[in-house]
Amino acid sequence: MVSDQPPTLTQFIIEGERDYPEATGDFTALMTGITLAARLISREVNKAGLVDILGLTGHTNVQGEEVQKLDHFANDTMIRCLERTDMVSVMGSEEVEDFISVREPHRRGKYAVLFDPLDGSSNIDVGAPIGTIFSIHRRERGTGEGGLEDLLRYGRDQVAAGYVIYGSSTMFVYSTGTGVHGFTLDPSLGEFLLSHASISIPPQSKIYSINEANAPHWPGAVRRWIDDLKSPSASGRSYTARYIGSLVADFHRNLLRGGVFAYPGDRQNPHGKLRLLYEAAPLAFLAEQAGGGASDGTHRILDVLPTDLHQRTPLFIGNRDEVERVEQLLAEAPD
Ligand code: P6P
Repeated sequence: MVSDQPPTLTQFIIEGERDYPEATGDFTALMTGITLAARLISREVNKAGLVDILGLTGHTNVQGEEVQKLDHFANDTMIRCLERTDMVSVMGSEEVEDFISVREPHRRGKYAVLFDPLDGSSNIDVGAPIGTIFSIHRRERGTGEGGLEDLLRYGRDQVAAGYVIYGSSTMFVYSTGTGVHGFTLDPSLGEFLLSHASISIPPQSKIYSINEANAPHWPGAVRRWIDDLKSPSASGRSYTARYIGSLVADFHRNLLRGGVFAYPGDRQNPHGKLRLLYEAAPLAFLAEQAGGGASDGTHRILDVLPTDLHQRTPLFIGNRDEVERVEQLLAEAPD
């Protein structure tokens, strides 16, 4: 008797491809590479208490941040697992200044993949959840050597996006444009099993996530928006504040519970802190697929055309009503 075990991630993808007669299995092969990387990173993150992993490498990444060994491991693992699928021509990583072109003996496939291999890594040694974020584009020029033009694409053109959250459990959450689906790693099987089918952001947002230490530098409109969320009489809503300081963890909680996350631009950093291509755009794709929204305060994130691999963007993401409300406040009177 076949067990009523929920489908594995691979089975779910294969079942999803039944609706596309032209499907070649290439996407399945690509996702197999990403899920393998996720399992390898998860195994190391869960051992992160060992001194030999937590030590600093003494190097810094393109962001000028100290790179922890786990950052290096996650980055190398993503690159190695992706190139071995023979489905990728070019990659962009938060940890690498230039684009990464796949070379011999690996074949160059039709996908271009961007990723933040270990976001929130400053939380590694305090046991807070961290994550991997990925964004997948299909190259418009087929195969052959890829380049920056394959990565500097509109977020709305992503063929898939997702994240892995390494927390109390390891979850893999992704979308190909037909809803958002979550899978939980069963370490005894080494498989991701469907645990959250068709995730949608609860309509009534109850949580706001923002680093209030930056409040003195926010635009006035953002201060008014947050003050409004704090005073139920004015907004008719009762909110609670939750801020982990790990984007994937804050986003994941809001996705499941309902909420809005914001990292605004301010006078000190007009473009904010977060990166468009491998943080804001993939999460914006998921947010919209789950019925939410994502904006830089003026534009829909998915409609922003990148000009630089590591460009930053202000980000307001989550419950659509709240994203639209802060956009309206910024449009009426930004300061
Ligand atoms: P702050 C982690 O370093 C990160 O890049 C995101 O994961 C997180 O949302 C943000 O920075 C937190 O930044 O300035 O509030 O510590």
